Amino acid sequence: TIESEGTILEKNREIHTLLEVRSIDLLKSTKEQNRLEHHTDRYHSEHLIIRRGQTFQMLIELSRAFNSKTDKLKLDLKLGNLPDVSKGTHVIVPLVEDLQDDCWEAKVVEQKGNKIKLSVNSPPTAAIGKYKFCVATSSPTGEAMSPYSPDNDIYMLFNPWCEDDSVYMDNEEERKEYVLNDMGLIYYGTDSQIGDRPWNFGQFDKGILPACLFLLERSGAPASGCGDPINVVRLLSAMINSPDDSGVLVGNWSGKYDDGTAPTFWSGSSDILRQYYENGGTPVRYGQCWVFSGVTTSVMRCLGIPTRSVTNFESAHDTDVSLTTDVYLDENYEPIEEYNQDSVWNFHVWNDCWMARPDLPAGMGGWQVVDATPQETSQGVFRCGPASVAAVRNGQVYLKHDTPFVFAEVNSDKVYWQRTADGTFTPVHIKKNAIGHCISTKAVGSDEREDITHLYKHAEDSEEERIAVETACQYGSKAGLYNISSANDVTIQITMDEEEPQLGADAKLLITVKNTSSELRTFSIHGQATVMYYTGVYKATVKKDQVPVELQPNEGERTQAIISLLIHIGLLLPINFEISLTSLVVNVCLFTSQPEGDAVVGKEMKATVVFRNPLKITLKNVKFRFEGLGLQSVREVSYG
Ligand SMILES: *[C@@H]1O[C@H](CO)[C@@H](O)[C@H](O)[C@H]1NC(C)=O
Ligand SMILES: *[C@@H]1O[C@H](CO)[C@@H](O)[C@H](O)[C@H]1NC(C)=O
Ligand SMILES: CC(=O)N[C@H]1CO[C@H](CO)[C@@H](O)[C@@H]1O
Repeated sequence: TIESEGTILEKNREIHTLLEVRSIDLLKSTKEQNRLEHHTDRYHSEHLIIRRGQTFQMLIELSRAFNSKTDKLKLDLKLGNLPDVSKGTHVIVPLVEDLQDDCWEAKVVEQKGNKIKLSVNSPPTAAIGKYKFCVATSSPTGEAMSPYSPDNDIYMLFNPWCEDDSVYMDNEEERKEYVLNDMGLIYYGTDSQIGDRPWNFGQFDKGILPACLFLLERSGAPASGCGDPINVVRLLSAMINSPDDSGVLVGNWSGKYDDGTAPTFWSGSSDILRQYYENGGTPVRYGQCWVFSGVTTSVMRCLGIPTRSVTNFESAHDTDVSLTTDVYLDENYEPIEEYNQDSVWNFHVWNDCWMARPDLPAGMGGWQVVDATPQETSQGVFRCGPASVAAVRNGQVYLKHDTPFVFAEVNSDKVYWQRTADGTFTPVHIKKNAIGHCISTKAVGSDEREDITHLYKHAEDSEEERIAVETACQYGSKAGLYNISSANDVTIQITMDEEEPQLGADAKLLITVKNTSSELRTFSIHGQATVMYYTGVYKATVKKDQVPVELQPNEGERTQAIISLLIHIGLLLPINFEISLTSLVVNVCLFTSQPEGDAVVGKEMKATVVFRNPLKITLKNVKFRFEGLGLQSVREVSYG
């Protein structure tokens, strides 16, 4: 066939005109394949949100048809303040014939007129964050570049669905719970009265993803480090508390919260993260451990790291890296308060984050403890973790990060030291089962409590557990402790004769003494009942008593109600109201809610909410806080 001269001219001109980008369509709406395939359709955001290590599509409209022989096209992505090709924060994505895993590449999958559809691949190690995006073209006539536009920003997240991502989790039900569930329960109280507190994680709420990325940016860490979840969770554990770095939440255990929100008053994380972000990074007042943990779960799930809130009961706080919880007594068995810095919290809440640990020996991957409550500094900063739960279980406290501290929280022995005549201390009693009970998290796919103590420690008194404790203590500041032979031949056990004491009721303690020697033993029991903050900090002594006891040889076990303790409501209330408001606030307000009529999308609906006060005291200055995920932001109602 003979082409007319005009057509040839037309073709030549076509090849020789500059190739430019007319428009970019990132196929980013929540109903598009990209958002559905990447499990990001629930984010309230207009932007393209994708997960690394997985292909996504885009449509590019050009000034003329694309000619793969003479034209070139590259995607250009920039992350952070100092994008750098060698650090992976300035990415130039070439067009290829066939996509391979593990690298940035794009392929033309469809061409129609001036439009091309691309399939783009990212490596499973890509840094997460907000990438600025543009397209560069070149043709024999010259080069062109589309402008960066905020509309085309691409949000890249971790990908627990991708086998090569180090946060990969192979069970879909678990991914649904630990990444996609935006509601949860946080446990609190004591090991014999475990309460649960509903928490709205709200990781998909409007503005939460930008707030989480703002946190990473504010940490000042280079964007190139944001591909490593070990690094990211460590950064965030520092940024979620306010000391050192003006992070999200100010901790306050004072009992007075007038110039902020009481820690017990929060019901979810989104309000906190939004406040922080909208005020340009001013720390939000106030939080305590469950708030720090709730916010941590939200931020991690939002970024794609499988995470859960975990509560430990009888949680020790080891201040001197001895890996023991030490109680110092004087010659008369009176506690020496100024030495007793270690404390045992009724409960403490932290987080488990799921990831591989290529930096540690094999077997240490999986759940990692991350704790954002500011307790002790780690390398000069208030942060904690990630510490491998497997390492904690085995007492391998030399494996980073902060494993000794976590080990002491769940598995330290409580060691009683007595002052001797020359002023030094000798261990007089070691209590092995005092610390770390009923470690709890919400079960996958239900509102049941799952006990995960076995993940953190071997069975109490098993040989493995003793080996773990003794291994750990070799690395502590009081190594050599377990060289003492325990010469105690009288054992003492204290039990409560009924349930946990209630506010306003008496509590009776049963003390069982047992001789294991062949001689007569006389001694006295010193009893002391003190009021503690739930953080284990001493507040006041309620009652002190001393009972002489004589144990005959051959006398077996003797159980006696020796001390009857009167925990008087008048004595306890002022203190308890200050400290454990948590249990009060939550337990007081058992409520039922009843919708009136049918719920119709887009129509207002009436509901009746009934609160009941189970206490025998009148509550004053009552405030209610209502929150509905995706329905309305927090609303406060003062009831008086
Ligand atoms: C705790 O809150 C009280 C009252 O709102 C305030 O006076 C105190 O300074 C706060 N403590 C900390 C550590 O922020
Ligand atoms: C404890 O015992 C071990 C082995 O029996 C010994 O090597 C170590 O020096 C002892 N430590 C102290 C502080 O006595
Ligand atoms: C229960 C118990 O261990 N009792 C001991 C008390 O002391 C006598 C002394 O002879 C022992 O024989 C018992 O075993």
